Amino acid sequence: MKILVTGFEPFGGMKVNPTSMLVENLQEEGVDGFEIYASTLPVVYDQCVETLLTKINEVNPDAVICCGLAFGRSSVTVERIGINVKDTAGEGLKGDNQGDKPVDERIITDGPDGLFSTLPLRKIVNDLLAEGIPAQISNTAGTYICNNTLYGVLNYFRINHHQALAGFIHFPAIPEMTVERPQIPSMSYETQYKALKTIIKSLKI
Ligand code: PCA
Repeated sequence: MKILVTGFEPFGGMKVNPTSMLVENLQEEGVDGFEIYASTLPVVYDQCVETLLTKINEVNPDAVICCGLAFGRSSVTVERIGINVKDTAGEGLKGDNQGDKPVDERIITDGPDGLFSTLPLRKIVNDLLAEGIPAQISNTAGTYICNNTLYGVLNYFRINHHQALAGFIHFPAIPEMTVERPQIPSMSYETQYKALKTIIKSLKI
């Protein structure tokens, strides 16, 4: 089974984004029984989906697992749905990495309001919990770049009747990122890495 895993570059003034390290390290190490391809996407509304689709067309994966950082969340969250909204006003965000700050916009003018992830969400969460990793289904990926990417890939697969699975996983901050804000929850890089491997293995039919 061929899997494309993506992470994101740093954003919002942070120096690192653990998801980029997670996917690049996973590609290097590999997972038995899977062909792993990794890519780091830009935190830019106008480029994230395009970059992802280019990679999808290059790799032709059976499943696409996009990963992003959810600073402030305490567990690995498996996203259920991408919504047709771009909004930086409600999230206290300063805009994307190129300064784009959409407010209350639709991603695709005449697109569906929402699109469901096609990953086996409940199985993934149960497999993570069985490994002792805090995890839950999330019913919102926000309205920033991660949601935009999830909605974009699901909409592309919908329009093109593409059979590959696609979905999104949010990961917490790593402890090094919360030193100056100790009230923010974090999860060790090692646990996050184990989580990503577990998620891939959950896809085995
Ligand atoms: N997290 C952000 C964008 C990039 C990332 O890793 C988000 O949740 O939208």
